[in-house]
Amino acid sequence: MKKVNRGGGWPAVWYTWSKAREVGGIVKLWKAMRSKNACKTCALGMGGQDGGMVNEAGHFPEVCKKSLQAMASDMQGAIRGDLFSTYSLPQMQAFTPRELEYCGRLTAPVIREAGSQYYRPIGWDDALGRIAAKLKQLPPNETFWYASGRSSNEAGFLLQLLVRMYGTNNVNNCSYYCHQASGVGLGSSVGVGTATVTLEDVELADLVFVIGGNPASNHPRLMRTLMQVRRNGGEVIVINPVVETGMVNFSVPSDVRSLLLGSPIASLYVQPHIGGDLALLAGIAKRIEEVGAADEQFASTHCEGWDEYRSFLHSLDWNDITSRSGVDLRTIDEIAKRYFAAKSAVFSWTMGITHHLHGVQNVQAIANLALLRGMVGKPHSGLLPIRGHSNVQGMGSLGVTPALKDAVLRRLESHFGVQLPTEPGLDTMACMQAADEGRLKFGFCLGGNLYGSNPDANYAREALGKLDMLVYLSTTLNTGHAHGLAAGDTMVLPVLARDEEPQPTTQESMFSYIRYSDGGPRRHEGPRSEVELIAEIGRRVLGNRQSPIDWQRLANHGEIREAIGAIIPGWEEISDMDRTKAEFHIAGRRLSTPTFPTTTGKARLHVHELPDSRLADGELRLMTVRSEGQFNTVVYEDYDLYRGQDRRDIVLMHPDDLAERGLAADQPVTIASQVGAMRAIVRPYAKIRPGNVLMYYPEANVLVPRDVDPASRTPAFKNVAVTIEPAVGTPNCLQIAPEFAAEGSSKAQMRSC
Ligand SMILES: Nc1nc2c(c(=O)[nH]1)N[C@H]1C(S)=C(S)[C@@H](COP(=O)(O)OP(=O)(O)OC[C@H]3O[C@@H](n4cnc5c(=O)[nH]c(N)nc54)[C@H](O)[C@@H]3O)O[C@H]1N2
Ligand SMILES: Nc1nc2c(c(=O)[nH]1)N[C@H]1C(S)=C(S)[C@@H](COP(=O)(O)OP(=O)(O)OC[C@H]3O[C@@H](n4cnc5c(=O)[nH]c(N)nc54)[C@H](O)[C@@H]3O)O[C@H]1N2
Ligand SMILES: [Mo]
Repeated sequence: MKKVNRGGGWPAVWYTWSKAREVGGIVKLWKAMRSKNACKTCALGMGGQDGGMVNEAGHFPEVCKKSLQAMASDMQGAIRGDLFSTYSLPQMQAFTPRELEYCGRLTAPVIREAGSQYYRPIGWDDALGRIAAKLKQLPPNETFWYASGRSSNEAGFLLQLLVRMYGTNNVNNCSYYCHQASGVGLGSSVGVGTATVTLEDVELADLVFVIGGNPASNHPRLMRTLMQVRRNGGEVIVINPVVETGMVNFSVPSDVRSLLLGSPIASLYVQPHIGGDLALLAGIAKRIEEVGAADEQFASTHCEGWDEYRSFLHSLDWNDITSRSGVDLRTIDEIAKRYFAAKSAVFSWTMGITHHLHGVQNVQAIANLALLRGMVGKPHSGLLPIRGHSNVQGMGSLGVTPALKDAVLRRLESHFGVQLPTEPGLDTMACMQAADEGRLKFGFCLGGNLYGSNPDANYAREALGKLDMLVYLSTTLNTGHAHGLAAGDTMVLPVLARDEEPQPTTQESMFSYIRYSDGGPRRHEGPRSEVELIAEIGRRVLGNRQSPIDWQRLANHGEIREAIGAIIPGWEEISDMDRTKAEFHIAGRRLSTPTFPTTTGKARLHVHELPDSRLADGELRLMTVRSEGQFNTVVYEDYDLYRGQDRRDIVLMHPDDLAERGLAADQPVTIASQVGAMRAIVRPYAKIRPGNVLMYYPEANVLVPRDVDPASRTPAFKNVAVTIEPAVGTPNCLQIAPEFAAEGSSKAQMRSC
């Protein structure tokens, strides 16, 4: 297994060629990548009307492995018709996420009925008829609706409208397992739930903090921006228990100097313990205040809670801060010095911050630190949650959420002349609990992998298993289709990818920039447009009631955009987008003056109790993270280039922890938590902070407890107490036959054990 000593670079360029070979040539891949559609992977907002591979600041070419993988995945051949009759569900459950992905594109609806061990084909009309009949029979509050962040604004808006017209608010999106803590934390601190900066602000900042994230692997195109910050003489401070290769040095493939020589990214790399951020952030703030570097004028004029916050900082004990964070005083002082020296600063963060039982507090602590020096509400400074899915932010903006803002609810009602339910809906974990308790009977998943993204995988399987009907709208197979089976009908309905849509769609980036995607020719007969399917369900279920909504008309994306423009504040320009094609920033999100969109016009400083992070004797703290070769529950390659690992069933551990337990490299072990146990092999990994261990999501989800942060309802995917013991016995292994690899997929990747 080759290990690289910096991110990006030639391996990324080489990868482009190998992917091109798989999908039928560089010209074909180039055309697909350059089509006028927003990039399908992360929320950095590439593409759109600028053509693929152009970022929001107009820079070209911006390409990353992930976007190639996602594109190549959609360019795969169709799943073989006999796959579902060849393999029973227990067999499919043994397949790895990667094997399922490489079976190819879903092109025909399939159903698994009660008691059957197999999926079988079903006609569209039959499938939609069954869904409509079930929905008509059930009380609306016995249904739930989940969306991932891949679908368009148009599909998201229509879905929530359908759900509310039908009569429930049980609609939510993957953000409850992702950046919900950012939305809640930011809203409670500065009054907006999204980034307060644009991409250019980040590039021009004196200092950028990257906390709890690995953008070198997960948002590679942000690396050009970070490279630029360093070239401008600025600083990048990375806070992460793991030294991530690409965050130290990254070779931006589209920059010749960087490609050849690499670019330094972190100017300071700080390794706290998992969950130590709250103590660390408070410590930096305390130090800033101690040395008289706080902007008291700003804090007292533009913030509420300054006196309490200052007393809180005074009350903190340094020993407590250093022991809980795992960071020594000298390092904290060094961070404070660099922060103090910067005239502008952007604070960015990802899942290392939100995937905790105190995720919202983490985000508030970041906002506190920024406000303490007046670093929000001015150019080149502010707060940046680095979003995951390419349109997850749009899903939130357009109300694919269990609660709507009052103004949006009123405008929805008056625009359509309807009355919508006001009883609060259920968030994602609440839906799983309600399903487990038998209070929900029907589930609908617009993309994603609800089973695979859930903590406590065994519980998720059981909870979904109690539903009468579960419907998936998907592009490719994933573990959810094999494990997430209802007691009654489970249906998988194939949909078109964004760049195959017959009508244009839109997406919102993490900088609140609305991209306009042209769509394009379909690659397969069979899959249908998401909007068309949602509208069809609306027509079948509500059409014959006295519905003032013409569902057929709303299958027209232009009609949906008009409604969005009239209803969602800041989105007015979308109504006219078919004519103008002008992409735009949502009004009111960037904060360039210190007037905050809160009821008082001021920001709020929050005080927190530092969490008790003690472990029992012998326990270690586990984070479940992504490798370089995956996008969430979709695994493209088993190897993790940046961490130099050739397989996924591993637990990375500091050599000292290994030695202490008398474990040897590659020894099979059993990892156990409060909710589950699994087998893996242990690998020494000197770049992780001792006492902390790393495993890959989604395989390790059997270990993650279901407890959630009370404020954001997000599980602690990054903070699981585990024990690690030598394993006994031999593991089972079942493989899919290589001939089931789809045309245009990585056939060589099919065999896994
Ligand atoms: N290639 C690729 N790109 C992706 C995705 C993907 O799966 N693959 N997923 C997309 C999605 S939906 C999302 S949300 C983002 C996720 O992007 P990230 O948040 O970068 O992804 P994770 O792998 O979850 O890892 C988080 C990082 O947090 C660190 N960490 C863990 N615990 C802590 C902690 O307690 N404190 C601190 N400070 N750091 C900690 C880990 O060491 C790791 O480097 O990426 C998006 N982009
Ligand atoms: N242990 C652990 N668990 C986690 C995390 C973690 O770090 N650790 N991360 C969490 C995070 S941040 C997130 S966002 C969630 C991810 O949760 P989800 O968003 O639910 O899961 P994905 O794996 O992104 O979904 C992938 C599937 O989406 C479908 N798909 C792809 N493109 C399209 C499309 O255009 N339309 C439709 N309809 N379907 C499409 C494909 O069938 C593919 O298999 O997982 C969470 N779970
Ligand atoms: Mo995410």
